[in-house]
Amino acid sequence: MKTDLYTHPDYYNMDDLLSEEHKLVRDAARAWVKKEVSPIIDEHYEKATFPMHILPGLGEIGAFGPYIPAEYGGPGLDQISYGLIMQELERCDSGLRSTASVQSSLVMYPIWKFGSEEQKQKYLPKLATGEMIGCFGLTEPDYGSNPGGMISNFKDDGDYVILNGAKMWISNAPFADIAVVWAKNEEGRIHGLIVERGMEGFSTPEMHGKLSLRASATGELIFDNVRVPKSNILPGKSGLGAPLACLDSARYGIAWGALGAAMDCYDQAVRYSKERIQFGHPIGAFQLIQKKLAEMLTEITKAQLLTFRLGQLRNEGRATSAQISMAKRNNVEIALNIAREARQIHGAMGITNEYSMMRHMANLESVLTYEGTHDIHLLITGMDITGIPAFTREMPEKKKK
Ligand code: TGC
Ligand code: FAD
Repeated sequence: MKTDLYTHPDYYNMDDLLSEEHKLVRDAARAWVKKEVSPIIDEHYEKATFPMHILPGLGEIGAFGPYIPAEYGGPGLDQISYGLIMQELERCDSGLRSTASVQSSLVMYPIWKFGSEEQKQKYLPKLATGEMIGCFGLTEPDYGSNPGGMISNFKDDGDYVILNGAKMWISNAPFADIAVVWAKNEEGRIHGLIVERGMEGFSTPEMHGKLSLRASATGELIFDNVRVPKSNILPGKSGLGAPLACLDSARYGIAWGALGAAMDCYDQAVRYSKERIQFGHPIGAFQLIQKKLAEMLTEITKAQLLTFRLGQLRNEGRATSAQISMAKRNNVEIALNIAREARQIHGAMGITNEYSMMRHMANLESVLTYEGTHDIHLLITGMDITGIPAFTREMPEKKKK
């Protein structure tokens, strides 16, 4: 069995900026990941299964709703602790972080922020321990980057609403107990509804054939005249801004997570470059290998500073959506580049499951696309700079012959 030798790069003494609590939370998450997940992750990745037995452990390290207050069963940690946990999880595998991101930011966050007191009491404590698992349905087959166009809808039926439609690409869907679903009412206004497994007409078929994020279960959500009690509608916020606010929290976690994947690839590349001998020398003695390592560490260090500062702004409630977009976009991009360079340093060994770079690389292709594609985040930055949204454009009229 492989031993997980990971130690994190800290070129600018970032640890000095962390509190004792931050370090305790991070180190506990790292120790748990090394013991419980690192030894089994490759097997699950190859079989395309999620290791269900680790769900209670994720709850114990505080990965489910790290910032949810104790009165609702959460650990009540700050945003930097939340980020550090996501960093440790994705350092092992993006699918592991995905499961925790969805549960925390896309299921617990909307219930905590927009739910009724009854909804909070009913769902949050069980979600915090992993006894209950949730998923988040925004994307539809014809509406990915443009969720405002969604077709899923519900109609009034006394104490119930009747929900119809379909969601696609939904993480955790195949085994989720509840789904936070975004659908339009009869006036076309978007609302969040909590749909429970077992409600008649609700099914969650698994999607197969993914070559990325294989250790995470992805599925569809199908609603065929599902009767949902009105008490399951999130009362606190409606409109597209409600799901987008949840995405802010999840994208923030991804910024930390992707950095974790980058740090894992770098750590392995440094170790290998000192061990692997070619032409009578460790390959780390060659300038071209040193260039790769130096550039990786420079990008990681810049991303660590960016991400930590974003965490401070989140703690103060001052981080803007556009700032979060910049960090998500930057960190996923550098992680993908670093995974690729680290793979090259390992030569042929780099394509095997002896090392994690290829798995990270394949995973990061999903991370580059979900929670807003790389280009959508660029356009969000562009809009923030200019004040002009460039997401839509009038199609030119066809030229008359
Ligand atoms: P737009 O007109 O700009 O905005 C509509 C309303 O929303 C408000 N708003 C936000 N509110 C909170 N947080 C944000 N980040 C917000 N961004 C916008 C905005 O002020 C407006 O409010 P109001 O009151 O004026 O109505 O909307 P648009 O339709 O033009 O779209 C803008 C765009 C393209 C940026 C947005 O649609 C977008 O971000 N698209 C990407 C979709 C996306 O990220 N989907 C992710 C699905 S979930 C997922 O991928 C989970 S992966 C899970 C895992 O980790 O495994
Ligand atoms: P499209 O929107 O069709 O985009 C295709 C291409 O066109 C992209 O390159 C995009 O950048 C580009 N493009 C689109 N619009 C513009 C524009 N205006 N200007 C320039 N370029 C543009 N969704 C959920 O709701 N819940 C989940 O739990 C979830 N989990 C996921 C898990 C995985 C593994 C994956 C891969 C996806 C998941 N998603 C989930 C869906 C994800 O959020 C969408 O895939 C993503 O938002 C992009 O939508 P799309 O795939 O339909 O691509």
